[in-house]
Amino acid sequence: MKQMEGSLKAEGKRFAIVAARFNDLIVEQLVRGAVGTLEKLGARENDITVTWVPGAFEIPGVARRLALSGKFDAVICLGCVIRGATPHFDFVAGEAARGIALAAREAPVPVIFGVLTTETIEQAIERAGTKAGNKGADAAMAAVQMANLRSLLDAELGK
Ligand code: INI
Repeated sequence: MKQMEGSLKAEGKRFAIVAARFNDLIVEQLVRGAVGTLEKLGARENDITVTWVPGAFEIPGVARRLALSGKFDAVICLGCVIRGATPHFDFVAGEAARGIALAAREAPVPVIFGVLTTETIEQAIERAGTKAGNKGADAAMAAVQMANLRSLLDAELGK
């Protein structure tokens, strides 16, 4: 039986992070977790580009552009939408998820969903480096694995 899985080696890979300023205190921690993990896995600081957008709603368009640019091996989307804080939670969270999924399907490189969607600010804090890990770090690991899986698939199936 043949099995394929991307490794957790980030040496020589280039990463774009799209981060939303809304709920900045949380998202800064997600970015910190993502960048720290990429570097721990071997990425060079110069190979990581962080692009800030106003809110999660703006993430997909920018992620798509970065993913189609040919300049990155993976794009990591980071944001935080809190239900308690907005009556249009469903629109913002839904559009962010839908748009990121669309970009991921369209682009040749992986586009990773690292947008927190929580009921409360406490839940967001838990997922941004306190009780429940750091979802930015998790997203970075997924990005590295998926970038390497893409290389394996290219070698196996052709580009
Ligand atoms: N953007 C977020 O990233 N998180 C939120 O919780 C949020 N709330 O609460 O509304 C939010 N809204 C802004 C939105 O993403 C856009 O930036 C704005 O609508 C302009 O298009």
